[in-house]
Amino acid sequence: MRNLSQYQNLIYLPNYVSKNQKNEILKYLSTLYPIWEMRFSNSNPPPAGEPNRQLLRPVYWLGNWQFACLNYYHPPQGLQNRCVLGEEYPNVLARMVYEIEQMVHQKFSPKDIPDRWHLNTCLINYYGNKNVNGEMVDCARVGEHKDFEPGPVASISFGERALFQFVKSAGKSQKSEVILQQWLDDCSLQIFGGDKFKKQLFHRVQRVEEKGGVFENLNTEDFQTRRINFTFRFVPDEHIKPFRKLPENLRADLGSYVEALATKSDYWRSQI
Ligand SMILES: O=C(O)CCC(=O)C(=O)O
Repeated sequence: MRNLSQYQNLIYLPNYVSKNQKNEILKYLSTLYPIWEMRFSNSNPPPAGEPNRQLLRPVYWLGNWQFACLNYYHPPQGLQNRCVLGEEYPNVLARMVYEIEQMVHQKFSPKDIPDRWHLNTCLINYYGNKNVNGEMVDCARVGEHKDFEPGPVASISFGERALFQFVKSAGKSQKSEVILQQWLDDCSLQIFGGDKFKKQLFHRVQRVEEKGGVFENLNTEDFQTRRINFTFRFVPDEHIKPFRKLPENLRADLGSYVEALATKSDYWRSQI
């Protein structure tokens, strides 16, 4: 198996983020209060026979918030009422995103970059151990999936390294085939795009090393974080709505999340 850096439409830079930038980003993260979301809601109930479930990790979104119970942005059918206008990037991230966008335009073929593509959406994933009835349970992984936002996706990692894999899915009953994998290191940047990596293959985080490094001051409730990942994506601006423009039933579904966010964030307070 080759490693990611030898492929087209894939970039891996192990020491992309400087120490100063990392410190600035961690300082910013200490001001955020990530939340635990449920996958489903009253308007979007789980499939018959399945219980609702909490996501494996706390999350925070910048730019726009794709609440799990709204089913995430999923063209061509799932465009409306999936993306709720969120907080702007802090300067340190805005500058980094600008540089990454330039890099994409230099290194990727124009056919793999949609019109008006810019990385206006950021998911912050916290990976680590969850307190389940007093026992710390490792849930530092993400199952195989695709990111349906159009165009290249960029990912920045901090903390313990993660085993990131592109896989050919074999359905639920069989093991997926690993096509290529890369350990994502502290301060690394990964960018992937094009049909093969966005449309054909799935990707997953198989595990995160546990060498004792744990982040402090992250405001993650009942959770010990040892890795943080930012994925930057593109959602066309016309598909991003302020919270108050959502239909009433969806506002009701999101009410408890937005109220929790509003207790800690001026931006979210201004949205209700
Ligand atoms: O944590 C990572 O490296 C990848 C996260 C991911 O796959 C996603 O946010 O869609």
